[in-house]
Amino acid sequence: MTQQKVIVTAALTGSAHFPSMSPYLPITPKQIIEEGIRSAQAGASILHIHVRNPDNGMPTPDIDIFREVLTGLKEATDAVICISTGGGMGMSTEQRAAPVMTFKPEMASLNFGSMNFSVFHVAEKIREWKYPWEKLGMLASEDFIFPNTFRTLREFLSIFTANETRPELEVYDLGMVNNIAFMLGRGHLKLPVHIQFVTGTLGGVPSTVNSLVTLVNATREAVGQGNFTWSAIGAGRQQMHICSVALAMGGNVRVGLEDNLFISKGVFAKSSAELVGKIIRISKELGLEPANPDEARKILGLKGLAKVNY
Ligand code: KMH
Ligand code: ZN
Repeated sequence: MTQQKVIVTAALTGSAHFPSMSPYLPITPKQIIEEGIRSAQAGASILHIHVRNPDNGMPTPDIDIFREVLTGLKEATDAVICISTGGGMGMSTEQRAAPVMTFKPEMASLNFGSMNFSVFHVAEKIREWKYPWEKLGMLASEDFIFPNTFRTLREFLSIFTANETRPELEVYDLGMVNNIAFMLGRGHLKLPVHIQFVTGTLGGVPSTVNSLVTLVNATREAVGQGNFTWSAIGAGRQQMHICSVALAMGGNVRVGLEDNLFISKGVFAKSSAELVGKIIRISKELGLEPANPDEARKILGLKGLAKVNY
């Protein structure tokens, strides 16, 4: 049965978009905090967090910058924080795991398999580069393998368990569903699991209805209907289409500037909050109300804000 409450996640800045791609991508801790507050006010119950070097917009694993953002958000909103352990290109697994060990968040992402992850094809569209590192970084992604080996998954999962952090399993391809079933079988993961299906990245499944339906059905077969909650991301211009399909299928949704920079064709979204507002309007038309943070905590079985370490 379709649930009546939908969890909307706002992904505020990410690491796959570059400062030269949009003037509205938040860079500094202050900008990321403000974007988080605006998105929560617009109805997002989860905020997915990456941080950037405030001097040049480069994604960074810097723990002090994470701390500044997390404490700033906690002062202003009770939204659930989901820290990225995907990090950014070139970060080590230790750097990616460190925020979970340090801050013990309620949730963090866990990318469930290695894959090509590239944005080099976007470089030809950029007319003016804001920072010197950007063009090289973007082009270098042609050769980037996003490393999430079984050993990494096992080690990450034991860190998540030790810190009572709920993993959000990022699934970009059918084989990753199989990886979840394998890790469940080995006892590294416990039911129910929470999955984020990602379409539209270069290296993962395309943003089609068939992709999402196939991933969800494969998970029902491999993990068991009723053994998982899920959400969907449509990276790029198909964000609202994939999220609308997810809503119709009874799933939850993630929007935000990490995944899509445009509110409509050729028009920049000025804030992730605009994208949150748009998907909530669509949800309401479908009879779905946004879950507030405490409702999201209940649906996802989270430990609560009192148990985080920031
Ligand atoms: N960048 C997204 C496509 C992560 O941060 O761990 C998926 C993501 C991964 O958000
Ligand atoms: Zn992310």
